[in-house]
Amino acid sequence: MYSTTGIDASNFVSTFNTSFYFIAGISLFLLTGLTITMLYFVFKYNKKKHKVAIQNEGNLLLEITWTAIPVILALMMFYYGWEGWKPLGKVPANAMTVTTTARMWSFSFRYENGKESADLVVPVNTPVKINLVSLDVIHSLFIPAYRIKSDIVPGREKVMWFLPEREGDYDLYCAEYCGLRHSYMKSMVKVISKEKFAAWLGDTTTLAVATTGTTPGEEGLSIMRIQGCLACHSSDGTKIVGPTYLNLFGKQEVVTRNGTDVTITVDSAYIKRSIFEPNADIVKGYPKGLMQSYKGKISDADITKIIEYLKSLNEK
Ligand code: HEC
Ligand SMILES: [Cu+2]
Repeated sequence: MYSTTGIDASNFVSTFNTSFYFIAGISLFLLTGLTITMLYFVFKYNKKKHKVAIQNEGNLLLEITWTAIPVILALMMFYYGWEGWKPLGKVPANAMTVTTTARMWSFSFRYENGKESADLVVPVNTPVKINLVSLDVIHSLFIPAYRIKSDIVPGREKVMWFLPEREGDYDLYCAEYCGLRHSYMKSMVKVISKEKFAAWLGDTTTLAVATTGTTPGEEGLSIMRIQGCLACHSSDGTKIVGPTYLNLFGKQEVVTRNGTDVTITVDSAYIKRSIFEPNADIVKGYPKGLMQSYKGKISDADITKIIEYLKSLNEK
């Protein structure tokens, strides 16, 4: 099984910290030891005091010592690393399974009952097994506070697991450079009580979990992270594949409709049509046929949440 201290963020923290501090400690000791010895020799054996160099023809005891001590230290480093690494591959049988799908440039998490989330919401003190799936390139799931990281390789089945020991929010990043907006590939681990989790998992209408209070449009953003809209649309004014969401709502723009240019105002009806029939109105300057229809994948209620998010992006 797994060991738990009940005070760290996850079950892997203590073993990883031990090996980290052990190696860092040895490094620091060697650095200071060597530096002090070197300075001492520079001072003691300088040319003014020692005009003629002394030659030493070997010293068996010294040679054995400086071979044996580093070997022992290296083996100890190996031991602590090995002890920390071993449990990573031993997924507990009672672990709850979540499948993460990584794509350029968002993570989404799917639970056994079909619920999807843009953040990894988990109950405290329950082992969690994560199936790692990539839809495009190599990504890497990294949860620094938990001391775990794993590459997500397209076409390969991989898993990782952890035991969250403390409630709270923890960063979750992509740690493999995966293209232009790699640095935007960021989610949260949200650890909540078992009761709260059961309620959240059973409720298919709420996506985001308010551990620190929801902001307007947060659910809409979650939906878009799950659906992968952010591969083509930015929220900060950058043009990627499609137009940016920044200041989009209420904007006047020219679109091509049945071959003729018309000026429209971006309102709720237009946004809904853009998502369900992306090729009806093509924004001028953008190619046709890139965006697929999300009919059947996104509900009307979700569209309302997306619109709420888009409105929140308008600069005053
Ligand atoms: C493969 C890239 C791609 C993906 C994924 C994508 N879009 Fe688009 N989207 C585009 C392109 C290109 C345009 C501009 C051409 C057009 O109007 O169809 C566009 C246009 C839009 C527009 C109209 C923008 C404007 O300036 O009038 C909206 C709104 C929109 N998309 C929302 C979404 C949402 C919501 C999702 C996810 C559910 C999504 N898109 C996923 C490429 C994409
Ligand atoms: Cu990535």
